[in-house]
Amino acid sequence: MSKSVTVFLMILVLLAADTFARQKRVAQVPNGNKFNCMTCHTSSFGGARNDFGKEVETSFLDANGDVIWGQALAALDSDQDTASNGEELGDPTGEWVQGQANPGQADLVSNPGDPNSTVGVAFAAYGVPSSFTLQNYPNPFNPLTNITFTIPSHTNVTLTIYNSLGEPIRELVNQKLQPGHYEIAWDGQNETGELMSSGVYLARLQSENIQKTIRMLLIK
Ligand SMILES: [Ca+2]
Repeated sequence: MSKSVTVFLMILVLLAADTFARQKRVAQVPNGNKFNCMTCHTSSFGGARNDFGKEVETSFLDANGDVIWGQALAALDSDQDTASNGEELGDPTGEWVQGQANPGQADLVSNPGDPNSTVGVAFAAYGVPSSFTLQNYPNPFNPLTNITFTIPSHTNVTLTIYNSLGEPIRELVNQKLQPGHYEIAWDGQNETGELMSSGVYLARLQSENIQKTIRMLLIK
């Protein structure tokens, strides 16, 4: 076998091992699967680790590089959003072991590495959401905030920003949407492009049969 072929095969083996390790690693925490890269990373394509991923990387890998899921890691609150890693992943006491069925309730699982995810909200990395949700980050914000929402069924949706007097100032979405996860930025401007002053604003998500409202604080 020529040297170049050998090197090529070695690279293939390394790539295969890396891919395998990554899929395997995310499957080593409760409710993790290969689609949930954002359990540990800041993007769905991997790359930089979020706070949970960093915690795992520095303190909870065994000699094989496998995640040590258990009481200790479950009890920590890596993203400091007041919900423990275990609460976020559906296994508050860290009892789940690989090979067992996923613990807890899938639609209550949130992201242990994202302080803006909330226990009780479907994990935004994959799949058709089971409910309508509406959140924004950062909050308070300046100059813009990202509004994230989920739609469980094919439906007409409006997402409108109101000022504190309840007057509509900006329509961000008005269309029929497929079930899924959406994110749209609001730049603090009204419909005519005027920058709004500091204060409380409301974002209201409305569909045929549901309405959700969140408060957002613009601080200059
Ligand atoms: Ca947390």
